[in-house]
Amino acid sequence: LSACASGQAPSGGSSPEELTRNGPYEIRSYIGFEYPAEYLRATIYYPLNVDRPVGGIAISPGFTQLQRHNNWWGARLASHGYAVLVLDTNDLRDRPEQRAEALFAGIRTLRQENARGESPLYQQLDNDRMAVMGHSMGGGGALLAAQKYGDQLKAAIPYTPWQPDADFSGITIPTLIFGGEDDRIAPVADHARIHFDSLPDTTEKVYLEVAGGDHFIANNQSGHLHGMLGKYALAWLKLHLDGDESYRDMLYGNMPTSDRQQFSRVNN
Ligand code: 9J3
Repeated sequence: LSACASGQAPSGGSSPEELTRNGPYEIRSYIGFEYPAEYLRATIYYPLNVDRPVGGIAISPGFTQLQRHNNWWGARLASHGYAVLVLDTNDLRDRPEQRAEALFAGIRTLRQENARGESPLYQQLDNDRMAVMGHSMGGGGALLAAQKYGDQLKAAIPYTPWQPDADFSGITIPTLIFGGEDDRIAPVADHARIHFDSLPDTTEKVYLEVAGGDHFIANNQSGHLHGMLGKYALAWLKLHLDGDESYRDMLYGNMPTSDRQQFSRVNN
């Protein structure tokens, strides 16, 4: 029985509609843990009173951008039961390769926080349930990290990624790519869609392109799209980080008409 066909949440799960908003958990955030050499600083968002352990996610901004351009994801994902590290790069102009290292260092930070007795995350995390996300050069970084550190990651969600001449045929972890049809900074025909096509067919992959969308569809400023993007990102995490098969239909089944008017989907 498909839990989503009726629009009802599976027991313990969230309905598609619930995934478009902040989730059931109250959240907190903190800073001031140990920052490694690979990134400048970060904020960790986490849920209260959640069934432990939870999965962890690291998020990188794009070229010249900061936490505040991306941190709606931290609050949104944490409210649905994830620990989320939103980072600032060492240099605003760091390349995707450096952002990949920053992202994986963020994953190491989450694991360290899970082991540090004074941390709010002490014994809250499943060290094996980790994902990377990022915008533009940070999305290129997420793809590079997925390729290089895939044995220690469970999923990747680059949004409007930027990485010229990319070949991601080495990625084996499930990868969801968001693109914007009218992105003039990282045109999908040279970036997001090419990245998607380079992923092996044996890798679980979905490409969602926002009709008329620009380079900033998934950043803080695009509040009108947060509901839909959050829903599909959360379904991806619930399926591939938490292993909850009840979300598969939301990703691969027929999309609701209202979503199809704003989004086109390609998948394998
Ligand atoms: O991270 C980004 O937004 C990449 C944009 C870009 O065109 O960088 C060129 C140097």
